[in-house]
Amino acid sequence: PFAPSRPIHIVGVGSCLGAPIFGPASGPRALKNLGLEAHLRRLGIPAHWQALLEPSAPKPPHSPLNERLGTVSALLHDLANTVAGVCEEGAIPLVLGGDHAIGAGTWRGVARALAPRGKLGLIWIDAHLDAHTSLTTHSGNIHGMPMAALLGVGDETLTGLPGPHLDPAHVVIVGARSWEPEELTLLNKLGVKIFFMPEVKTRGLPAVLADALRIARTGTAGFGVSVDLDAIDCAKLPGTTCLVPDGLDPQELTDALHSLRNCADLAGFEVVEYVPERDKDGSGARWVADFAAAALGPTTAQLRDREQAYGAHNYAPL
Ligand code: Z70
Ligand code: MN
Ligand code: MN
Ligand code: MN
Repeated sequence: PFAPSRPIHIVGVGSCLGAPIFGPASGPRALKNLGLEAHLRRLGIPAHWQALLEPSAPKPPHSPLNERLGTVSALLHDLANTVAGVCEEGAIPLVLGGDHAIGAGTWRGVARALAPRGKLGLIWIDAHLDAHTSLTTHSGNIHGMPMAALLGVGDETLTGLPGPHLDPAHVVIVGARSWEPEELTLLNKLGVKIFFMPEVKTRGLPAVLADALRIARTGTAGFGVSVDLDAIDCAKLPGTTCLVPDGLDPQELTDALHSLRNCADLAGFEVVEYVPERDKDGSGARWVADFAAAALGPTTAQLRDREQAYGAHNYAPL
């Protein structure tokens, strides 16, 4: 049912409810104002802004975890419904955070839309494992919990959304280099495959992502990719919530996921934790635009033809 020309519907989620800082709340609006949609359309990608979702109440500086869970839960229901609708229209959702807590809603929505045809596989590209629950968390930050919630483990406010939980056999984490023991214990128990950063460095990102794609795509009806910007080396992309050294090279990640939209089973794409005020020179926003265009854009061959006809792409307007 899916063709490579499926349109991209962008869903921004301006939430910092899961993060220790306010910064990610303004991420999607900044990307919108910088012209992300126009940038994609200039490259021949049929993209349009579908929605910019926001929490019903802004986060007070020191609100208790239970309050934040309640507000996040309502937002996740809204997000999951919006994303399921995009999938049911035959489009690919491009979800822009916001902190990574929103992942607990995005992928339940995609999984729900896909359910009549089969399971959803998921590649989670992140410095962290995001596999805490409200009982194991050290920091109290909900963006450390969405992976556990997607697997059906944790507080009912996060796990109780409509739609299937993910099958750990088809979930894979890439780029991990910062976690607490409870998270690793849970993921090992469930059998989630984790590619830690040292293995990525040794084998190279393309080889590891090829393995990750096999895990997410074999025996599933579709797969998604969720990219936490802190997966990238913080020296090369400081415009994010958590600055973690020794991460992925941004250009290598862009190259490795080029032409992902050619996969007829690509079901969704998510980029989270963009913090505009830390992106002093705008290179983070340019990377997000370039990355989304590469992954969701025309094929390499089409790009080459375009470049021959019109010259190299100029990313300056963004
Ligand atoms: C830590 C915690 C985290 C994202 C940081 C970090 C979690 N394990 N998640 N950035 N997206 O606070 O639980
Ligand atoms: Mn739409
Ligand atoms: Mn994350
Ligand atoms: Mn992270």
